[in-house]
Amino acid sequence: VEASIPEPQREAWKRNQITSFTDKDGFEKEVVRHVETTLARSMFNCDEIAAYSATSLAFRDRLITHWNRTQQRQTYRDTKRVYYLSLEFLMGRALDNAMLNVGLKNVAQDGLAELGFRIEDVVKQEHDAALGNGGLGRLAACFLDSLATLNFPAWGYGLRYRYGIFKQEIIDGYQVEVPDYWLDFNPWEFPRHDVTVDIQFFGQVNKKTVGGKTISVWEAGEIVQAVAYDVPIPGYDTPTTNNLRLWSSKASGGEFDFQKFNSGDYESSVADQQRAETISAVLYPNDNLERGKELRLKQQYFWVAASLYDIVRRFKKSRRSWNEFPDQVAIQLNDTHPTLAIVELQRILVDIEGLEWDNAWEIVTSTFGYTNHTVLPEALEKWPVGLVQHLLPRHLQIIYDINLFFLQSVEKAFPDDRDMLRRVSIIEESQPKMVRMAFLAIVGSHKVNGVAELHSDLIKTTIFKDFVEIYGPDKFTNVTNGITPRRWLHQANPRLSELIASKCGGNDFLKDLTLLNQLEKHVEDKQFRKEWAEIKYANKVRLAKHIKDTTGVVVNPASLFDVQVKRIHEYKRQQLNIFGVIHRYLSLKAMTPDQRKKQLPRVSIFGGKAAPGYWMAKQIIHLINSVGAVVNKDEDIGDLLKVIFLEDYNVSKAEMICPASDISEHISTAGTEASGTSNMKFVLNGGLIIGTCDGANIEITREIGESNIFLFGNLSEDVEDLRHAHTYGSHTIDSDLDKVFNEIEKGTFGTPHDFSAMIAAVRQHGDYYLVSDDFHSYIETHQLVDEAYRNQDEWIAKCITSVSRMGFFTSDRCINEYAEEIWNVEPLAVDRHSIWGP
Ligand code: CGF
Repeated sequence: VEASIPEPQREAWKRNQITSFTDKDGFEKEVVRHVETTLARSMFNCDEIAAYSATSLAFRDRLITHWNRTQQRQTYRDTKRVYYLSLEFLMGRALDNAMLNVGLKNVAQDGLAELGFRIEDVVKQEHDAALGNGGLGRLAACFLDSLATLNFPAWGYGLRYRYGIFKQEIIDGYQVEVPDYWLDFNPWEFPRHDVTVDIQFFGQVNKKTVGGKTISVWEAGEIVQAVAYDVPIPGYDTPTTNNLRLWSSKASGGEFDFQKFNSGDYESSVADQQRAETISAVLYPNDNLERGKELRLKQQYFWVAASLYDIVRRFKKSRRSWNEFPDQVAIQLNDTHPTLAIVELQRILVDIEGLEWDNAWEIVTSTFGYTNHTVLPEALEKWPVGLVQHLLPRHLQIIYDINLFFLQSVEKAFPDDRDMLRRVSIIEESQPKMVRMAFLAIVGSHKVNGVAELHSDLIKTTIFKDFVEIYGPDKFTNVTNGITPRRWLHQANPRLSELIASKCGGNDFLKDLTLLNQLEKHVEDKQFRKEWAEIKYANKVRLAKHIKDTTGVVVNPASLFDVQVKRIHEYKRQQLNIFGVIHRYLSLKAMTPDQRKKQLPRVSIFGGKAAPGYWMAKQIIHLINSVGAVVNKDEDIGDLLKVIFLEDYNVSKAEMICPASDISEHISTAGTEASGTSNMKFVLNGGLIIGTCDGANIEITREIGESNIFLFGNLSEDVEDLRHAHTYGSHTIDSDLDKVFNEIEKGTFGTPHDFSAMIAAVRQHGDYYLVSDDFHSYIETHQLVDEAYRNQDEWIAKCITSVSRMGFFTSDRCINEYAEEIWNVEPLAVDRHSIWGP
């Protein structure tokens, strides 16, 4: 590499190598330079936003030198890379994370103070990068952090939505959606106007004979340009800085139709441009729900086609043979959203590169891995055949061929099971016919994984059962989700992180989370417990202030903070929680003042967005707010119960809420929550959890011990029978729950009609989510929580013990498992100073 550059030039480049700041003075110089030259401001008009921008630019410059070095090093060593394809990356804020990961937050804090700013205020200026709905997108963000921290050569590929997840406002107790335009000024992205790909849509497929061989040629009906935007991803305590490449859509070949413009037809002159830009305009705001919309399919193809073009272009530079492709490239499909990548790679290899079908298919299936995140039927993607045919005619042909060869092999292996062919066909013979994306993903990948043990078992015994028979069990595996302790402890809870470091021999636990186990020997240490409790209290004071500022409600930080923050969904059962809150309220009301005095004060805190089209979820939000409106001003009750709905839950709010929770709720109907990851965040921040035997709750229990978690409710193996009994047998509602319903129907919390569907879902429509079946044990278990909380000393001991046993839930462990079991890639450390090392 080096030899290709003439000696004198090489020397000139090396002589002028950029040096990054390492101390306060260097940092201040960079900030002032950016304020004055990049932002064209001065000390006289540098407000907090300008200070944020300049600080970010100073850190971005630093990251970019490392980013360059990382990329050059990987190219030079020509190692295998991982490509993580995710339609969502819920990154949150970048500045705080960058400062901590490069280890210079103190330097920035001192520098900013000298320049007249408080670092907390500066950090708060940043708009969350909210390019995701919930757990799936945040998992992708945690994985990027771990990939870089562990020095894996890896790229993320996603879409650069102009509007991320909507901003939620609560008006008169109802959710109102407001667009989230977040790109006003984003110092963390690099537009790469030189990295563009033309993406085709529509058109037709023609057969042509070239050199005696008949090939399929796809003539496009529309071409849209993909433009790359790169976001540097710094690892913690390593120079490795990986890349997240987000694609933005643009009209191909010119800005707008000049002829139409000149003839005065202004509106249609920009129509093509607008149509092209619409592709990357908005994130679909659904979590665990798929609606077959053409624009969504367009987004998916646009993104995977651009990404694959990029990956193939990079591979071709190494001049290796195609059979080496899987030795150089591992592509992970985050859910079925990128499944078209399988078809696109087959198309590139067969139609463009001229490989034989079987050879190409071998390469394709060795390259891809697929992660499933849900068993919920409404979330499993299916596309109408007619829509795929119209938008991607050549891809539909390839899908049919993949299916044909697959079904032929199934028929051969299972000659006596004719129905098997119908069950596993990638094409569902319904009206209209549908392409089953999960089946395509399984057939086109060498490994399929679920995201927690229970979930991975469930997919093998339910939705993918036939495929386990066809391929054998080894193709299916489990990688239990994890979270990055850098963001979810060190950044979100700096004081607790510091206290832990003081007992665990420094900050190494942030890179090896199993070192937390050293805390356990300090559980009995009174002083340590006291400091632990003080930190929790301070975090609660901070949240109480936020509650006061945003809702006007004053809450007492000495109360038990009971938190449920996540997307609003019937399967996550916020309705169970609010029914439980009403039950508590009624019990308190029925008490004498003396009895009340003995009760433990509680604040029930909710937060989360409902998909705009999910009516029932929006009714749940409305009920929570309606209950809050009554309870919070009830003088009989005072501090004994407060009900809060926090508006616009997002990553940066989660960073404030998780450290402030005493107990958090993870109460999905057993078997419905694939993993959950906020359960891990809450425990890692020294809170206990109440939960069902679902998703990762089960493994959390295994790790921290049954005495440190409050489990309740029916088990997943009983769910089907219970549902069946509701529908075909007699269904009696829990008597306490019935009282709650009666109170709602009396109008205590506003117009009863508003909530009648929610009640009918339980009473009349089969109670699909088993709210009534679990109500009694839920209430009883909350009583146990109250009792346990009264003994603060033991409570704190439980919290410390739990944290000490959370090492398993780091996303670093996940990434190492993926790397070994699925990707077969090795880390590649980057030298801080030279890319040319061994
Ligand atoms: O993925 C989820 C989340 N809602 O985004 N699924 N999807 N789709 C699951 O429901 C969670 O249980 C899981 O933790 C998350 C990440 O795997």
